[in-house]
Amino acid sequence: MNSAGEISKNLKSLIQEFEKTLGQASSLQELEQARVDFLGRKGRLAGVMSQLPGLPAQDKPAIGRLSNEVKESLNNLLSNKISDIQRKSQEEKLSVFDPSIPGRTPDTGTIHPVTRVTDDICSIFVKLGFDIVTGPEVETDFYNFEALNLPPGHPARDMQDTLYISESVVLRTHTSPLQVRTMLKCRPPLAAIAPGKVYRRDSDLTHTPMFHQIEGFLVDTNVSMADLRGTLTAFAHEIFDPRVCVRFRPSFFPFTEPSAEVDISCVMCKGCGRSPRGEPCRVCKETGWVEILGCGMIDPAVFEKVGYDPEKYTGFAFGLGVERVAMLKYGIGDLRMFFENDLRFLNQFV
Ligand code: 2U9
Repeated sequence: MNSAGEISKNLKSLIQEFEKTLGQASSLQELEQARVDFLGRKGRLAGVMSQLPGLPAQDKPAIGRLSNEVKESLNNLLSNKISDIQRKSQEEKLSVFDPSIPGRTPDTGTIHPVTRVTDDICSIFVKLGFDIVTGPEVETDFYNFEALNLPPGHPARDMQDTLYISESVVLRTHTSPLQVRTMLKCRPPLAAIAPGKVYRRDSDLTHTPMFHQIEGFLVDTNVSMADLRGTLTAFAHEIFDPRVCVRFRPSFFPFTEPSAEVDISCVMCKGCGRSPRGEPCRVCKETGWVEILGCGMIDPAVFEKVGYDPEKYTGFAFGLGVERVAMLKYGIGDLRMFFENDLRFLNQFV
């Protein structure tokens, strides 16, 4: 029969022996064997513990405590060694280069529909001989209103819900100031288009405080309404479809006289006002027509403001909302889609 002293010595030496065994193990199977040998039901620790009942009663508590501590140490040593082996095998796997693994495909961007339609419209007019002009989004009252035949207090100023920076400085409500700047800088003959962001104090389902416009103008001697009609009809056929019908409806703008709004036959129902199933067309509200832009012959009062002789020169101008054209061209029903940056929407425009 072993004494308490001997049992305690045997228990402690189990730790060193276990460390030695683990030091020689290099696989998880070997570790499992070591666990069974030392910590198993018939293992070395259980063997030493089986001598506990034969000890004098006063020695039992201390040896019991010691054996628990030894058990805990063995378990700690074992789990540290398991982690070591797992980490090493992971590192080995990672260090092997496998050229057959498919590469990660980076996300690629797409052109925003507003940018795409802007580019398409600009390239149509560039082919017709127009230049592209750009300029500031913060404008003075003169360029945004006064030079466009909209003096202070003019009732037509109410047509624009303006965002003011100060009494005489505004966020441009249209890109017309660019035409004014171009006319002041250059002499006719002139033909240019002005794309860009514009701002209005307006926000609901069909209006956003910022949207994109393209305006254009042409000034020369003998420019007529026929030139305006020919240019804009060619544009409508190019941007939508050569088969669309185009009509000019009389309208009013302070900077053009006469003025007109241009409609095309509805892109959805092809002008018949009803869907193929006979339901009322939601895009044209059964009229068969959709408005795409406004236009007119530049008012002589505007020529006076920029120092052109209205007796010598005539010209036409037009303006359109890019989001509106994009909605019609791509069948987009909700204006908010352009501003939400939802990739499910944007990725459809490759
Ligand atoms: C100068 C002279 C004339 C620009 C024009 C329109 C008609 C027009 C609207 C279309 C939809 C604005 O985006 S929208 O709300 N624009 O209908 N714009 S004529 O006429 C000019 C511009 C500059 C010096």
